[in-house]
Amino acid sequence: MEIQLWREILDPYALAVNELLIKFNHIIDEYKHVGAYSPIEQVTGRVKTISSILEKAQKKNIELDNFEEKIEDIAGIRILCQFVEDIYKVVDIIKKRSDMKIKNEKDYINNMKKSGYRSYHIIVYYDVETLKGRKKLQVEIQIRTLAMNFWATIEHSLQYKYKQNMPENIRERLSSAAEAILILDREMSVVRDEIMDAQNSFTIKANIVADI
Ligand code: 0O2
Repeated sequence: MEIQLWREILDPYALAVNELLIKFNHIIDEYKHVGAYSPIEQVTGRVKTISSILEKAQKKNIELDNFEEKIEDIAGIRILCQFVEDIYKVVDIIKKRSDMKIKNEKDYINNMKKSGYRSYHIIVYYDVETLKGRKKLQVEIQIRTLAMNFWATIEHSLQYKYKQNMPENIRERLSSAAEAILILDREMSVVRDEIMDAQNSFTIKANIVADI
């Protein structure tokens, strides 16, 4: 496929990612402006690279003429939360919106993957307006805690380094690190109310200082 054609296909996905970043960041701002705790700590996004799309298509035997339907994460949004409880709050927020329609969801938090991976995945349909008219796109939204993200980032790098041949001792280390992350998230949940109180009063104080 020519580079120009790739650009035509991928540009709307870049628009979707940019729009969604603005929208999720706006949610953070809305919480901040009323002095409330935001269940979203941080949001990032990316469009899959051409080489990564080709790699996935090959791995999953996907024909290039219908890859946009089959590869659901061409546009990806990652939402980071402080606590596990916040993840489900964010899921509710997404479900209530009229600009995102849920195609499917996977709860890898209550159903941890064999690798130790935990995260909540939602595939949504999202419309963008282009010069050629409205385009309905799929976007993968990954929602996870900061701790889950720490684990997933390290594991992803090691997966990339070793491909299919990750040494058994590294796999075991990752597995016990995943267990430690699970415990860390649970411990943090116990003190969640305390932390939220502290952050709320800090935000309110900071706002008062900023107003002066
Ligand atoms: P990248 O490089 O992250 O963009 P599959 O991809 O075959 O495992 P499926 O059904 O396509 O499965 O989607 P799934 O399981 O929801 O996973 C999609 C994405 O979730 C992956 O994207 C990863 O980002 C993340 N993910 C899933 N499992 C793991 C895991 O064990 N470790 C880590 N670190 N991340 C995981 P891609 O396509 O791998 O690409």
